[in-house]
Parts: sequence; structure tokens; C-alpha cells
Amino acid sequence: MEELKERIRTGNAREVVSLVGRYLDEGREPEAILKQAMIPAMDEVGDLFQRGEFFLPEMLIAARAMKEGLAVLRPRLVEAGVEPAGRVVLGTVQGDLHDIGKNLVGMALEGAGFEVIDLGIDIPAERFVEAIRTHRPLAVGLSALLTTTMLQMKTTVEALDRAGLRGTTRVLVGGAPVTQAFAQEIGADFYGPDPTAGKQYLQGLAS
Ligand code: B1M
Repeated sequence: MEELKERIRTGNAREVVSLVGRYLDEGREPEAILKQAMIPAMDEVGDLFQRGEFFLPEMLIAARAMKEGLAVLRPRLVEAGVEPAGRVVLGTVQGDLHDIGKNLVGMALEGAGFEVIDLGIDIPAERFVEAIRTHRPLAVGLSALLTTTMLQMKTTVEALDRAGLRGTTRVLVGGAPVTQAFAQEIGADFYGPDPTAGKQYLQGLAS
């Protein structure tokens, strides 16, 4: 599976799709393809990014290759009854249209075997509440890129509190203006400075 890992690391989506298809045709277990090649490859990409050895474009093309490979693999995982690592609702808060960071977080989580329900951008607190009631996720991830909209994270946390959802759903926050101190101040459960940190936190919750 080294070849597949390498193609994900280098972001060669076409080759990733073709290798995943070939491995499946050869009768390899979908779960083994995911857990022995695809997840470790994305873990490595996340580590390289955290260490400053990979930059945004490299991470983006690796994540895209992973996503395309997962699209081929997912139906076979479902057929084989492989359960996701956990479910996460994700979104950029109300008033905020930035989604590049959020999408990276979503891809890192999918790459780690989580089911991601991505609500998109400009999401009001009530829609997060609604989605949590519907999907019963392990956690909700809130992203904000503006100093003005990060205040919507507080509004959202308060709405989750009022709806009585904090006992079952943890709140993960991230985005350029967000800090550990801010996360604490608004009562979020975790501040993720990057997708890998967020993913590791959720892996800890899921295990
Ligand atoms: Co905007 N913008 N923008 N913009 N934009 C910034 C954020 C800004 C810093 C630029 C600047 O002035 N230097 C500034 C904010 C200033 C502030 O609030 N203090 C700004 C502004 C002012 C604006 C507008 C108001 C501009 C205007 O219209 N006058 C406007 C606002 C629109 C709105 O949201 N209502 C606006 C619009 C836009 C575009 C639409 C043009 C575009 C967004 C396109 C898109 O996202 N699809 C855009 C962009 C691209 C940027 C910059 C250039 C890049 C943002 C980005 O994608 N970074 C940005 C300046 C900059 O950062 N250099 C800027 C890359 C991304 C991977 O990083 O999102 O931080 P980031 O995600 C990181 C981590 O933060 C973390 O993981 C990622 C990888 O490490 N992370 C999480 C993110 N979310 C997480 C969630 C987690 C965990 C980790 O858990 C849930």
C-alpha cells in the first residue's frame, strides 16, 4: 500500500482513484485500504503541515486526492458494514463566508474515518442546534475567520447550552483569530489551532 500512501502525500488524485479501484479489484479489504494506507497518509500530511514542512497548497492537493479516493472507497466501506470513527457536524459561523480552513478540517476528519456533516458557511446558531438534534454527533466544529464573527461562536455555544445539548456534544472551535483563551472564555471544549489538533482531540473522544 506504500504506493497509495505516496500518491496521497503528493496529491495525485487521478492515481489515487485508480489505485484504490485496483486494490478493490484485487480483493483487498476496503477497511485495510483505509486504515493501512489512506488514514496513515493523511496523518503524515497533517504532521508535515504542523511541522511547517508542508504548506497550504500541498495540504490542499493531498486532501483533495484523499477525498477523491474516499469517494471510490466509501460505498464499499458501507457495504462491508464499516462504522465511521464518529460523527461530526461542522460549519462556519453566521456572518462568515470563509471556508478554506473549515474544509481542510472536514477533509482531515474524513481522512481519519469520521463522518462529517458539513453545514457550510454563514450558519446561524439555530441551524447548529437543529443539526445536532438531527444527527446526534460526537462533536460540533465551529470555524470563524473574522474578529467580528468569532463572537458568533459564543452565541452558538450559548444556544447549545440552552438546548441542553452540551452533555452529549462537545464543541471544537478554530480559525485564524480564535485563541485558546477565547475558547475558554466562551466555554468551548477544545481549541484546534490546525486540522491535526482538532482531529486528534476527536480521536481521543471517539476512543
Ligand atoms: Co477574508 N479576511 N474577508 N476573504 N480573507 C481575512 C480573514 C483577513 C485576515 C484579511 C486581512 O485583512 N488581512 C480579514 C479579517 C480581518 C479581521 O477580522 N481581523 C478578512 C476580511 C476583512 C474579509 C472581508 C470583510 C473583506 C471585505 O469584504 N471587506 C470579507 C468578509 C466576508 C465574510 O466572511 N462575511 C472577506 C472575504 C474573503 C473572501 C470571500 C474573498 C475569501 C474567502 C474565500 C473562502 O474562504 N472560500 C477571503 C480570504 C481567502 C481571506 C484570506 C486571504 C485567507 C483566509 C484563508 O482561507 N486562509 C485571509 C487573510 C489571511 O489569512 N492571510 C482573509 C487559509 C486557511 C487554511 O486558514 O482559515 O485560518 P484558516 O484555517 C486554518 C486554521 O485557522 C485552522 O485550520 C486551518 C489550517 O491550519 N482552522 C480550524 C480553521 N477553522 C478551524 C476549525 C477547527 C479547527 C481548526 O475546528 C472546528
